[in-house]
Amino acid sequence: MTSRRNFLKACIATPLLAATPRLTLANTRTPWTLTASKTTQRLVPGDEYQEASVWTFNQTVPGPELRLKKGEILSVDFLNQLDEGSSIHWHGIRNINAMDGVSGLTQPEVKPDGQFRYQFPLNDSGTYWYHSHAKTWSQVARGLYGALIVEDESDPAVDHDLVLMIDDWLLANDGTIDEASFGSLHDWAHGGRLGNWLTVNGESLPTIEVAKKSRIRLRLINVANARIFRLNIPASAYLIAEDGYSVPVRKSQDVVLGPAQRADFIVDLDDKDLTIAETFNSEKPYPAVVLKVVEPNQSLVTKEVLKQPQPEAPPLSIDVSIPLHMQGGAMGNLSEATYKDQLRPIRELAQTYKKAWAFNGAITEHHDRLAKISIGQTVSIEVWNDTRWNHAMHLHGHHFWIQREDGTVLDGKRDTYLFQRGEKANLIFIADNPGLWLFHCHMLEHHAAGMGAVIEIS
Ligand SMILES: [Cu+2]
Repeated sequence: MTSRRNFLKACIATPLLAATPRLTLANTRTPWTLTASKTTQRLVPGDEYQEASVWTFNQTVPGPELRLKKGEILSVDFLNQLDEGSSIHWHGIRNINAMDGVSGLTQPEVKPDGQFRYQFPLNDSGTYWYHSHAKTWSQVARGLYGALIVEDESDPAVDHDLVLMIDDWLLANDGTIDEASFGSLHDWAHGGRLGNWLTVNGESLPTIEVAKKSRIRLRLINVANARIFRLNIPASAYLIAEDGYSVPVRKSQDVVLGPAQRADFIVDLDDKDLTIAETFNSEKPYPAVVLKVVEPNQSLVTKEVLKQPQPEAPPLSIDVSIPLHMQGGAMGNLSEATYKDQLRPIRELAQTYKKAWAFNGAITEHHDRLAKISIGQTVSIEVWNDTRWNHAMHLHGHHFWIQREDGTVLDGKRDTYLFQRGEKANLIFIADNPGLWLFHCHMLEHHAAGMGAVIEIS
C-alpha cells in the first residue's frame, strides 16, 4: 500500500468526492464582475491535509464559467483585490487588441484596488478560457483562471455540456502550495514548474452525475503551467473541435493537450460509469474524473449523426515569412544572446536576468518587435524548435493553420501548437486584426525566461 503521504508524490487516485455544483454567471445581468482575490481551497481530500492558499476569480478555482452565445458581447468588470498588479487575457478569442489583457503590452496592469472593464464581441463559437496575464508563472499557477464557452446554434444537441479544466499543482506534503519552488531558475530552464497533484475543476478526482445512456459534450482544457496531459475517454467518443475550432469528426478515445490547448468531444454513454484518466505522465492510467450514471435511464436528445463544417483551407501564397529559431534551455545550444541592446553570455542572462531562451539570438521585451506586418497580409511564422524541450506556442488575436515540415497541413486552425523537440513547422495566419500581438510559449516559465515576442499589425 502506498502511504497517503506518498499519494502526493506518486499522483495516485484518492477516494471519490462528490462534485460541488459549478457556479455559472450565464444568467446574471451584464456587466459581470470578476474579482481577483485570495482564499483557501481544499485540493487534497482528508482532514490530515490543509487547504491551499489560492488566488481566484470570485473566490473559487476555477473562476465562474462564462457561457454566452456567438454574436453576443461579453462585458466584464475586473476588480483587482490582490496585492500586486494583474489583468485578464481571453485565451483563443480573436479579440480587439485593447481588450486582449496583456499587462504592459495591450494595457497597463490593473493595480491593487483598481478595476478595468473588458467589453468585446464573441465572433467565434467554441471552448475558450480566461486567465491572468501578469506574472502568469505565479498567478495562473495559484488559480487565476476560468472557462469561457461560446455556444453556437449549430452545436450538436447533448444532454450534458461539461467543462473539465485540468490542472497540476505543486504541493507540499501538507496539501498546501509549495511556495519555495516559485521562480526556480532550474524549472524555468527545463520543463517548467511541474506539479505533483492533479485536479479537475479545482477538485481531486471529482464525480459528476450524468444520465444513463446520455449524450455528453466534454470540453477539455489544459490549464496547467507546463504539464502536457493525455486524456483517455474509454467510451464511444468523437473529437469535434480543437482549440475551439471545428475539426472533421473523428472517433477517438485519446487526446494530447499541451498547456492552454482544448479539445471537445461528444461521448455517448451506456449505462456504466465512465472514468476519464490521464495517461501521459504515468505508466498506469491515472483517474482524473468520474462520470457517474444516474436516472433518468435515457437520453433526452436525438443523437444526430455528428457533422462538423469542413475546415477552411489555408491560403496558397504567403506574403511575409518570419523565420523563428527557438534556442536555449537546459542542454541547449545558446551560448549568448542579445538582451537590452547588448550581446550577453548565457551565464549572465541566467544569473542576472533569469533568461534562458531566445528567438533568433535575441531576448526581446514588449517594446521590441519580432515583425511589423501590414494588415491583410498572409504570414507564415517558420518555427524551428531547436531545443531539447517541448513548447506550446500561442499566438494572440489570430488563429493559425499548421503546416508540417513534410508540407501537410493539419485540419482546422488553432491558437496554440505543441512543438516536439527538434520539430519544424509553419504557423500560417491572415493578419486581419490590427494591434500588438504576443507570440509566446504557454509553458509559462519558458515565457518568463525569454520565450516570447511581439508582432505588430497595422
Ligand atoms: Cu516552452
